[in-house]
Amino acid sequence: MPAPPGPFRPGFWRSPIRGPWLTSVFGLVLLVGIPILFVTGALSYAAYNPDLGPLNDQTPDKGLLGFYLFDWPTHPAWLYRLTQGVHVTLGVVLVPVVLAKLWSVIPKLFEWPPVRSAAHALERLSLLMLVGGAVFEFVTGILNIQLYYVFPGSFYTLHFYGAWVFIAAFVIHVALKLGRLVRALGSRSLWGELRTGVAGTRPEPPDTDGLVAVDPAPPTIARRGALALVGAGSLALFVVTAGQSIGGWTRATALLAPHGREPGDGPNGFQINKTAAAVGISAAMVGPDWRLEVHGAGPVQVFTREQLLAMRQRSAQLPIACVEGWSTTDQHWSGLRLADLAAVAGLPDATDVLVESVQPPGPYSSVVLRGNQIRDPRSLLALHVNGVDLSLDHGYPARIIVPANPGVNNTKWVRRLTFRT
Ligand SMILES: Nc1nc2c(c(=O)[nH]1)N[C@H]1C(S)=C(S)[C@@H](COP(=O)(O)O)O[C@H]1N2
Ligand SMILES: [Mo]
Repeated sequence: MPAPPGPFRPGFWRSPIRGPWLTSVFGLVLLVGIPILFVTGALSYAAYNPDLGPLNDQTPDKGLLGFYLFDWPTHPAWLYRLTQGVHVTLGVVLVPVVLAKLWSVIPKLFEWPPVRSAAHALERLSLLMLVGGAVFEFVTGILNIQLYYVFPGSFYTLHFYGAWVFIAAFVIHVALKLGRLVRALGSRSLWGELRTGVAGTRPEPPDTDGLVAVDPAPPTIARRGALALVGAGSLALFVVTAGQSIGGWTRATALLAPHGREPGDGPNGFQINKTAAAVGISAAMVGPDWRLEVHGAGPVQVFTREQLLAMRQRSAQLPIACVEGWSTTDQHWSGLRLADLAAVAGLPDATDVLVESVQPPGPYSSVVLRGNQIRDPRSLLALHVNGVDLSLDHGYPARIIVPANPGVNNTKWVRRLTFRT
C-alpha cells in the first residue's frame, strides 16, 4: 500500500539538521533530566504520607506502586523545598528540550506502513506510551502549577499514575536506544558543530532510522543555532520560574508564578496559597467563640486562644514549601509544640495525629501527621508568625507548621487535634 500523501511520504520532512546526532543531544539532556523529575516526584508522593490512611491517600488503588513509601523525615527542614523546587523548576525548564526532541523525531511518528511486524508494533506502542506519557505529564504538571484545574478528577491521581506509565515507556525506550545514542553522539564533535555556521551545515549521513531527510532543503539554521534556540528557551524559563522557589529578591523575577511576585508587606507578608475567603472562612468563624479541641487518651480538652497563649510558647524557623514549587524562606513561627500537645492529650508516644480545620470537610481541610513529625521539637501548632498574630489568610487562630512537610499538610484554621496510637 503506497504511503498517503503529506507527512507519511519520505520526501516531506526536509530539515537538513534533523538526524541522529541532534536527536541524541536532546536525548542526552532528557536522559539526565527525566529520572530526576521521576525521583523528585516519587519523593513528593512519599512526603504526603499516603500510607497513613484514607484521609491522606488520594490513590487507594496504588497497590504495588506504593512499594517504596517510607516515613518522610523532618530533617533538613528545607528538604521538601529543595525536592519540589527542583521537580517543578526542572519540569518547566525541560519543556523546550522535550519539544525539540519531538520535533527532531517527528518523521518517525509518521512511519508508513504504521506496523510492519510484531516487534515493530511493540516498538510503536512503546513510543505511543512515551510521547503520550511525556505530553500528559508535562501538560498536567504545568496546568497544576498555573492553578488551572481543568482535568476530570484530581490532578494528583492523574499525575501519579501518568508518571508510572511514562517512566515504564521511558525505561523501555532507553533500553532500545542507548546504543544508538552513544554511537550518534560519537559521530560528530560538539565543538565542531559549535564552530559551524549556516553556510557550512550539511545533513548527517543517511541513517537506518529515517531521521535524516532524503531530500534536504538548504539550511536556514545551523545545528548550533538550533541548540542555542532551545538552550535560550530553557534559560529564559529558568529565570522566570526559579525565583518562586529560591525566594528573597529572586522572587521578583518569577514572572510565571501564579500567586504573583508581591506577597505583601509586614510580618505576614509571605506567600498565601488559599485565602480564607477562597475557602469560605470568615473572621466570625474564628472569632471569640473559636476553641481548640484536643482528643487523646483522656476526656476531650477544650482551649480558648488565650489559654493556649498562656501555655509554654516555643518557636521555630521554618519555610512553607508547596507542591506547586513555590516556597517561602524561613519564617519565625511560635506557638505550641505538637509533642507538648500530645502530652496534654495523655499520649506522648502518639503515632499519628488527625488535624481538622474549621473549613468544611473537603480537600485540604484535614490531614494525618506521623509520629516522627509530632515528636520533632520544631513541629508547632503556631499562633504567631514573625512576632505577630497569624493573619486570617495564614491560618488564624492556629495552624500546623512542621519541618519538611509539604505545604498542603500544614493545615490552617485548626480546630481539632486527635492524637492516636
Ligand atoms: N485548612 C486549610 N489549610 C491549608 C490549605 C487550605 O486550603 N485549607 N492550603 C494548604 C496549602 S496547599 C499550602 S501550600 C499551605 C500554604 O500556607 P500559607 O497560605 O500560609 O502560605 O497551606 C495549607 N493549609
Ligand atoms: Mo500547597
